[in-house]
Amino acid sequence: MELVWVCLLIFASLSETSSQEDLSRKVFVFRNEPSDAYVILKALPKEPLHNFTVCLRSYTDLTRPYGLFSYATKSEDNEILIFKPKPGEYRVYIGGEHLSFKVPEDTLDWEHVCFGWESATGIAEFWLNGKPWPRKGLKKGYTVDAGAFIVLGQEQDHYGGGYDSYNSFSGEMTDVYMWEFLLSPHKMRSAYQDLQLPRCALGWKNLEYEIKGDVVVKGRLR
Ligand SMILES: *[C@@H]1O[C@H](CO)[C@@H](O)[C@H](O)[C@H]1NC(C)=O
Ligand SMILES: [Ca+2]
Repeated sequence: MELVWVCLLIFASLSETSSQEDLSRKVFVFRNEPSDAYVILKALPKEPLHNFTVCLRSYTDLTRPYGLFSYATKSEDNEILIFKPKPGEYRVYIGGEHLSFKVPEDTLDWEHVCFGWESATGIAEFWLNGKPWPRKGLKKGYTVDAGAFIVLGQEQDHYGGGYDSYNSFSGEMTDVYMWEFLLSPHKMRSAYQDLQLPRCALGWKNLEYEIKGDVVVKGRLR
């Protein structure tokens, strides 16, 4: 039997007033190219993280660099970052250091990524469309700071700002999740298939968010 993790205990809401929304079957459409828009996520870790997994799904025809998920702290803007510098490469950051993962170039289709890490070994897992890439390592023994500002669709160069519209995301994004542990391989595949996932405060089915600029919530096209 699988452990039922309740990260509601770990994640706290940024504001008492923001509401949670079930975004099942919906997407964020970042309409402009380039764009100054972004989405702030309001469920934040209350405690430093020794392990985590971030998953999301995106769809774009951009060939320039773009930021997907940016978790900045006061001392490190690239505390956790999922960035696509060009077709054929994903770059993931922890505590300012990064790893690159080579991926197929010519796939104009939805791409589902999961980025997981555990401090004890420094092992980083990168999953694309339900398939694990060869594991790499960075920042063994590091602790991810809790005081975060999390945005989708831009890359922060300082806490809560420093956006460059030429690193902005344009296109569609959905199924955004973050857990304070490394998902099992089984759950990594479940995330890709949009099946039952461990409950979490930062999740697509109970998302607390705030849209800044031109981002529209729409139904999925398929
Ligand atoms: C992080 O993961 C390691 C290895 O799986 C585990 O031993 C440890 O207890 C985890 N730490 C936390 C704070 O959950
Ligand atoms: Ca940055």
